[in-house]
Amino acid sequence: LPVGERLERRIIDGARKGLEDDIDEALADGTKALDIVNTYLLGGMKTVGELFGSGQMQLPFVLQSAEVMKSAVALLEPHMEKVEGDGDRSKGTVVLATVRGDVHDIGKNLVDIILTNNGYTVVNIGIKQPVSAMIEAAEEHGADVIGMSGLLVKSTVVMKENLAELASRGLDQRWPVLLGGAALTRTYVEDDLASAFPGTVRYAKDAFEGLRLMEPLVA
Ligand code: B1M
Repeated sequence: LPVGERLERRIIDGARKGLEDDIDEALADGTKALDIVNTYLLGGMKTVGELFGSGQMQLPFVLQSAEVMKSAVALLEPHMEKVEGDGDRSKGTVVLATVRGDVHDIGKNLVDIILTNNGYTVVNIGIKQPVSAMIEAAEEHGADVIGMSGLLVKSTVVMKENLAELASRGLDQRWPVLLGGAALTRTYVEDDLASAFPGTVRYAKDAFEGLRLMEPLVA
């Protein structure tokens, strides 16, 4: 198999052994680190999601795939392009969290990498975070934006509750909120959530849209 397809297969099979060699080979072929992530690794994860969703793959194997995905991203991270910063000055600070009740963090951590590599300061507070923890971190670090990730359908409801809590605490104008994760849709965020939230809330389909949205949000 060509190396890209082998990498995709590794994610699906949860096969960690020899991962370094395949990554080195793909990079030596001239494939950019981010293209490896977006094409092969995410392609593999998509298949894992489909197999799991249709009952053809059991949870422990999904976990193994996720571990290989994380290792692959960690190996690729040093090879990703970084935008030269304006001296030491950060373009802005974002608090990033996976919402309460949700453990999925691969997407959130990719967003962290992409934003960090592009000059933003990311305060990544982890998974299963209540909105109170996001608020605390945002206050402590003088954040410009709060970013929430969630992959479960349940998490879309939690996000709605989080926005309601920000509003009820009078904090809706303090931080614009960026939302992402596979269970969300643009319509849900831009119509349902935005209409009920007095502040600014934006939807990012992927990490790059998240990056593009940051500039107007920190302005
Ligand atoms: Co779970 N899981 N999982 N899972 N898992 C999904 C989400 C699911 C769709 C699979 C399926 O059924 N087909 C399904 C949810 C169904 C639903 O809610 N209706 C599901 C389920 C059911 C579960 C459990 C409940 C299973 C169980 O226990 N019975 C359980 C949940 C536990 C919990 O959270 N309380 C569970 C557990 C797990 C593992 C631990 C095994 C593992 C996660 C490991 C980890 O993250 N550390 C796992 C995995 C790997 C998946 C799938 C297969 C892959 C997710 C992933 O990493 N994708 C997933 C299937 C799917 O998503 N279709 C699935 C790659 C990642 C890069 O994509 O996170 O979407 P994503 O991020 C994207 C964009 O969404 C965006 O940028 C990224 C790309 O650039 N983005 C943002 C994300 N966050 C953003 C934030 C932003 C901006 C953009 O700004 C703030």
